[in-house]
Amino acid sequence: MSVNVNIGGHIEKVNGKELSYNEFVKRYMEKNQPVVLTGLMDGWRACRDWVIGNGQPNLQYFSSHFGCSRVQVADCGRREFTDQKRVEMSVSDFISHWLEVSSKDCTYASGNGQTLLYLKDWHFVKEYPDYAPYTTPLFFRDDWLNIYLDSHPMHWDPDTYHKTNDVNCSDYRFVYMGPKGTWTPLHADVFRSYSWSANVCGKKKWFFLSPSQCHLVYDSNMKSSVYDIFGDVPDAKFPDFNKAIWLECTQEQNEIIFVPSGWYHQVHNLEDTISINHNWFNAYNLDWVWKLLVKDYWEARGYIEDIRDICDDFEGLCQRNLAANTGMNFSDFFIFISRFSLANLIQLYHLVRYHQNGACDLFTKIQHLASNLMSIRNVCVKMESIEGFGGNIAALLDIRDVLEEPEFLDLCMALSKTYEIMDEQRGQIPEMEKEIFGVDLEDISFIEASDTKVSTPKDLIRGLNYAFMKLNGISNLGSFSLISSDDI
Ligand SMILES: O=C(O)CCC(=O)C(=O)O
Repeated sequence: MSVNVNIGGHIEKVNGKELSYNEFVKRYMEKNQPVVLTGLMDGWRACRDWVIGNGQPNLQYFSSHFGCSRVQVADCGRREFTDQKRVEMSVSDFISHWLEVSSKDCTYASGNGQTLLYLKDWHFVKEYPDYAPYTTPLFFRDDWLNIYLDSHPMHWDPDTYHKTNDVNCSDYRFVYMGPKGTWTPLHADVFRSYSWSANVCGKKKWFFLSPSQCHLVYDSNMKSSVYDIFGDVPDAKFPDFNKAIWLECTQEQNEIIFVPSGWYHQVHNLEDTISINHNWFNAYNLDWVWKLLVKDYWEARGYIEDIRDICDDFEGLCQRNLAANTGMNFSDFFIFISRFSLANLIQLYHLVRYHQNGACDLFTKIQHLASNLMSIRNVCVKMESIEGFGGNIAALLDIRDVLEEPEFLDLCMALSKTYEIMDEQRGQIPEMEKEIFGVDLEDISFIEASDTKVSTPKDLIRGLNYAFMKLNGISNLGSFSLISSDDI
């Protein structure tokens, strides 16, 4: 291990069965702190089918049940730009290679000529929707990214869009599997999302760097970051690397690690390991996604600044490059938050109405939805000040059209179902309340009364203000406020 990696502490381990959702939010999600959670994988089919008695992966099972699947496999010994070189192969070929490597006990460090292959980013749930290998723990359910992608493509390009475009409309629910010695280079997660990673079998060593220290792993131009913290990290290129203080963690079988937004991490499989891994974002880290888009936008723009004068649609090109590099551009993100605003508003309005009529206490749920909307509004306020958002984005959404889209109804149903399941798991939903969930599009007549075209963050803010004013008019819950400390 490199002497330059200063370990300053370990990641806390907590029994997930003794942690309430609110505690998880307060201690980890809101504070953006990592944690390892135990006790949350009881009864998972993956833990039965994918593991044999001695804790080793059941490789034969994968070959015989999923052998024909085509998967992305990283060659852990070959760098390609900021990642490892990837190749596509069948699961059965991957497993054959694994068995061959295991018989020779290769490791990343030993470099004995064997190629170490690591199966990554396998969209297993998408490919086998009826297999149900696990249930997402309560703490990670409020997942806007995957809920959205189940019904909508993230990147909308009218020139290239096809309804069946798998890449666009995929998900961020993955299976990873690889022999001892496989590893993942230093990185922060896609969209600066949260992630969770559950060890079905095996053991992983994680090295974490807090966002406040991330500049230390960059070169002096803040252009490229260290690839392997245990590899060759030249002082001349990364002068501050030695100042970084890392947190370390050994994640055992049946433990789940929560990776907060913007934390750089490097991961090593200490044993033959299978893990399940989701990326996600919600009201608590939406701001991180926007900050990354702004940073990547300026970078994309910087690369083509010299052709600005000869470019017919410079801003359009910046946005296309941003989408290609980051996975979404400004308008994709804006459409995403606009749809989520509407879906949250529909639910909120429904609950407020129900609350008026019934005696049951829906205050916690109402608060959750209201704070979702407040967080969206806060991000919108930040978006307003961005130059690239100026007049170049034409009317993007007409609420009346959105309400007619079957995909939007699917989104509303999925969000409603998610909050229903979360409340059931939290034990906060008495039998009599269950009927209130669901989606009633009649409820949004108040939104339709306002201007239905949403093309800029200002429009969305105005729409949200209007909706909250209406809600205040019908609610006896005290006044809904959309003003947060960020605005003051
Ligand atoms: O398990 C791995 O190898 C990498 C996982 C990871 O980086 C993540 O969950 O963000």
